[in-house]
Amino acid sequence: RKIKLIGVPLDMGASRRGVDMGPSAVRVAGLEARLEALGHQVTDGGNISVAIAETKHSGEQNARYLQEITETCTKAAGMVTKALEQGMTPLVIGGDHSVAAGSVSGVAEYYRHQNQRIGLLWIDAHGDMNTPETSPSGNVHGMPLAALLGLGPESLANICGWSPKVLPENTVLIGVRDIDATEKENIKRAGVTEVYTMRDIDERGMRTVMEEALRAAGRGTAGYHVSLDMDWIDPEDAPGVGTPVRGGATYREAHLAMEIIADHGRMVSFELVEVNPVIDEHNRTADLAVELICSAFGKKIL
Ligand code: DIR
Ligand code: MN
Ligand code: MN
Ligand code: MN
Repeated sequence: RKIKLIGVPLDMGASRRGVDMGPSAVRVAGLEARLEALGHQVTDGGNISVAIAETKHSGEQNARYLQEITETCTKAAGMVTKALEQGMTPLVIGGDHSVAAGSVSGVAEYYRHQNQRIGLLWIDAHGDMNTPETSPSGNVHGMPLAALLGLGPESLANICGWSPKVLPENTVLIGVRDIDATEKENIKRAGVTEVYTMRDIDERGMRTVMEEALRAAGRGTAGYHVSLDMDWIDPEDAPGVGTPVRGGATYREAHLAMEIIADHGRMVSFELVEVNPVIDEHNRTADLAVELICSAFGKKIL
């Protein structure tokens, strides 16, 4: 594939600082060289310019820095649409997960012009289905999926001037284990039924879960965007994330999921977020991030 790398050093959506250094950490872990070793052609588009939290007022406490985040997401959406127009596969590296409100919008916008819709795989310990009204934290990185499904916050939901960007039946949550009580209601209200918790993975296995997930995301769509929050993986293997939650995917489960995505062949864009080098151990979370990206882009053991 021709891959367009887009770095988004955004950390205003989270309360713990440091994920703005994620794109650097992932580049330092050798992303470009390791993808090129697989036969891909990588063009690094550099980082999107992002406001620095210290220079801004946070605005409303129920969705801090929403204005700055919306500006960044709008730029990210534009770059993603352009990459697809140039025949390239967007590879977005965050930054906190609020960037997904932009990147997924950019993909949806490109396919909308071809009268097609996209599916979305949301791979995360969290649901990211809060709105400013339901959020216990006011952190926008807990809201991007709600925005993409049209629940809000409004400025994020309306990037590219239309909403919703994905239908609930093509939206799949994988690996969740930490959902706020009010967020649960939002998942129901949005009509998302394809929710695979860690318990589902434990009981039914990653293979079965992924087969069902990919079927739902692919049904009637041009393909799907993969949004991978590194806190999906167990903190044992991915300690460098902003909001670690015990009981996540193992090292091999994570690779297997990516390998199944590669085999299925219908991924249209990929994004990896929430790598926090400040609390990492010798960049091993970024290193795992690069490994997983390689698996998703077709790396095989043999
Ligand atoms: C929590 C945590 N549900 C919130 N969300 C996180 O702040 O809305 N998402 N950490 O990745
Ligand atoms: Mn997330
Ligand atoms: Mn348009
Ligand atoms: Mn998360």
